[in-house]
Amino acid sequence: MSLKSDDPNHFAHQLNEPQLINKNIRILDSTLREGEQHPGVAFTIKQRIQIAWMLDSFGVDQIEISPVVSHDHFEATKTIIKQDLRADILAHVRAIKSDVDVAIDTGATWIATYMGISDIHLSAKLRISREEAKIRALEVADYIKSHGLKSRFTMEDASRTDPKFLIEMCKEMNSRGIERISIPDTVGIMRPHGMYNLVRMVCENIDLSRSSIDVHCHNDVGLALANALAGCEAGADQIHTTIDGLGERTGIPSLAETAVALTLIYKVPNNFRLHLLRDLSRTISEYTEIPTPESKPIVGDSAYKHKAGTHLAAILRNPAAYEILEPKIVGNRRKIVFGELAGKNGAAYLLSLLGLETSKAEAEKMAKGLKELRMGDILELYLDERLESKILNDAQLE
Ligand code: HCA
Ligand code: CU
Repeated sequence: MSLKSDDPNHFAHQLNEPQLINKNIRILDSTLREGEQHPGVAFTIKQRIQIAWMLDSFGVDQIEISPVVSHDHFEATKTIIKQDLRADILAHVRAIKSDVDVAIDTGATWIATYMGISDIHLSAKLRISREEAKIRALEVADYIKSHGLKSRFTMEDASRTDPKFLIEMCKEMNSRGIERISIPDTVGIMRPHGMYNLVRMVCENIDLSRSSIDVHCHNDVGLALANALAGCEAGADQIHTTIDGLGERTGIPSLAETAVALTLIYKVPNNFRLHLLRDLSRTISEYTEIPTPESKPIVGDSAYKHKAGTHLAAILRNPAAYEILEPKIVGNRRKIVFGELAGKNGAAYLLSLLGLETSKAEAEKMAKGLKELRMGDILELYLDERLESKILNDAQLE
């Protein structure tokens, strides 16, 4: 990921400037909490511990889990906390004293509480007034602080909350020294610019040396990551993710896309071990029995597949023609697809791999044959380093 002018991505990076995010952006991974809210997902205790270890070695800053869901969740939370991982472990519970007590019993040093504070959440879910919500939230915040614990408060449904009430609540939490305030777009209704405005408004009204801002954006229309990044441009410094983006409904930003966007596109300094991304995705897909869509960015099977003849011709000379980063950087692999679109360049390459003559006439014959098969992709090959050197040596490409 060099910045040299011979970097094929150079002009795109230039257009992406000025760099709006110039500080470290952290990742909180919520696979063990939000991820388990995805239909059909329930991990075993062992799996939760394994996932926490993997996330920690990947380099996320915080890991969130809810200890109140079941006895198993409580045990998993306790055990994960005992592992003494580098990442903070947050026990995520409702802003209710009895939930906080369960969180405290796990040995957690970080407690995250949430409360829906939009009028629709207050009336349809909590059935309390704004005033009652505020009293309850502040009591819980004081209760956590009286135990000397670190804390995050989530203004659930922040994007649909009356800004006046949102600011009032944020100011209260801020003055109590609540370390982090989460500003979620719980229903995925924001535009990136709207998320920017929302976070900017919060940042302008609190003392950021006392509380930092998390963004938690839902993906109902596919804007989750764009919205989260816009929130960071406005002053948030932590994005919530899950592996493969699992979560309630259509989930939240995926860890892989977020980490790569931050590293490659936003050029935010970090120590993420990106090469673990594909394995993280595979592990989750094995545990959930939900196959990772092959078109999933970064970790999907097709993320580095090349098919059209014009693409193949370029890729075989220099993969940067159609790739913004080497697949091995994220633990994925490049594949070339030979099918009806392979063209004579693809055909010549296939012939050379088979040790056959690669003259123009033979390549054209083979390309014609492939086209006539009309059965879609007939062969996929990993284009690994050994094959790449073969390209340079013997592919007879024009
Ligand atoms: C939920 C709420 C939440 C909380 C986010 C957060 C949301 O699913 O129950 O704690 O930052 O989307 O608002 O996930
Ligand atoms: Cu959520």
